[in-house]
Amino acid sequence: MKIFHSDDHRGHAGAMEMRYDRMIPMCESPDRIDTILAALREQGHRDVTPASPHDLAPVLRVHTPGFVDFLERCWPLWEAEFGPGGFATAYMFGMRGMDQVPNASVHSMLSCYTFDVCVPFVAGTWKAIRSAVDVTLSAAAHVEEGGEAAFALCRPPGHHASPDLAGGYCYVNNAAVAAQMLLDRGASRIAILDVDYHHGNGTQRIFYERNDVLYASIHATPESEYPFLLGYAREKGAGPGEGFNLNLPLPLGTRLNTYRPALATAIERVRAFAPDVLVVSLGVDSFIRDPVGGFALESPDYLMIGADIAALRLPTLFVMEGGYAIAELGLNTANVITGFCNARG
Ligand code: SP5
Ligand code: ZN
Repeated sequence: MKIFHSDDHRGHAGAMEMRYDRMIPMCESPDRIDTILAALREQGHRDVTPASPHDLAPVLRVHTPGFVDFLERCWPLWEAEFGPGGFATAYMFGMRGMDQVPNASVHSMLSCYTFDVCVPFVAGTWKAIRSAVDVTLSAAAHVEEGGEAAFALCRPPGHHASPDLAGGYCYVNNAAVAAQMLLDRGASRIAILDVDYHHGNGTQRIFYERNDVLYASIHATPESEYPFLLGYAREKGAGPGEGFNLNLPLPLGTRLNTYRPALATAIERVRAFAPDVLVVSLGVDSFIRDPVGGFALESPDYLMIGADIAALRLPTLFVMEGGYAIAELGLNTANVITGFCNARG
């Protein structure tokens, strides 16, 4: 399988994140990409292509201009106030009874355009966001041109980002931007299968009222896991999109024997939808020793997940989302790709 990649993610690094009542080094770090690339190579996936540059037009099909402008200007505005070093983050949020429209202050922008304390901005953040879009759109173009499958090995991830909100390590929703670009280039239907441990609240929101994009997600139940306020089974889509959103929440501690039937349900829904392209939001934070997740999948299980997805026989675009157990992240991610390739033959 062709792997698409860029080194421009590297400057998005060095910030801390709040884990309930503690500050810890950010789990979503540049070495994630290094370890995945090394494991892919080890398993024989050596066809790595540098991403080609894209302009922002496809991003603006999914996100609002004010939000995209904020993503670009946030760090320079913060640096003008506090100097170099450190990182920009929200101090409060524009909640009920408050303005939802920012003024000229970077703090008001952070309050209106981010929804949690897990989306820090440093000097290299905007370049990294752009690189993730370039990687994803380059891989999408390969699939569109008949390439059967491609892996967009990008960071930062995207599935928590909605049209005008960043959160959960996500700034631009890479998978959604790719899905929309494929539609704009002539596809009729795109399915997004989200196997990240967390619910992709951003992707769900972007396509919730549409029937040209099916969103199917297997994730930890929001009753006990982030993002807490979205991802229930009762959320089925609205208006023309009713029936085109499938949430399959699972309890903490889930192992493959529970995970696989849910995956089969999602896969059956994708098959019935008959999309032109399948986009997989690929997170492996469902791993038993993931520091962010709370499922109990084991490394060989990811071979099975890849094989199950391959059985759909659809043109497939894998887009990297979460996965933070740095010691096994490469192995687990590469196992999905190997499982897929072996099943496709
Ligand atoms: C893309 C992605 O995977 N984003 C995840 C963002 C999660 N941030 C909130 C983490 C909540 C802490 N859960 C700790 C569970 C410890 N087992
Ligand atoms: Zn996740």
